[in-house]
Amino acid sequence: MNFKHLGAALLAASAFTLAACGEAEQPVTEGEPAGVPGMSVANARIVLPPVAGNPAAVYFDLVYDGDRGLTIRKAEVAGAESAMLHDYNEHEGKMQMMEALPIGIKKGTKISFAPGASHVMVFGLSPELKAGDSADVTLTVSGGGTYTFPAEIRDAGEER
Ligand SMILES: [Cu+2]
Repeated sequence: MNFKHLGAALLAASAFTLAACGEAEQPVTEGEPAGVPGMSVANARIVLPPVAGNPAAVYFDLVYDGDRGLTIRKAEVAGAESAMLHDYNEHEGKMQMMEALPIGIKKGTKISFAPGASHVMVFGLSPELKAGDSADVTLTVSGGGTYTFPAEIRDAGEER
């Protein structure tokens, strides 16, 4: 076989592999957790702290269109030691960050997790994760369902 034919054969082989991968993504395995029906997240980003070692923050826009009323109880971030749902509350006349109460969601709920509002605080984020990478964020709701989405990592100075 000369090189020209070998190239064509490789191309055909890789096209076949791609097709096989595409097909493999189609079927949903029964019995696997179905995520949280009706939940979707957009614009997810993890903003690194200005000072290394301080906590990072996750911001995102959440839309819930499921039929069941739920509460968001927990957040986890891959590559971090721990994460916590945070909110701002007034305490002795000052706005302070503290652990959020479970966040209720029902059909039609839209919540912007944003600077100055609810967010996920991330502790001990792996130093291997740099701006431009992404890390998976997992929300756990009442009943134990989980919803995982990727969040883009941004430097402190970038747009939040
Ligand atoms: Cu916080």
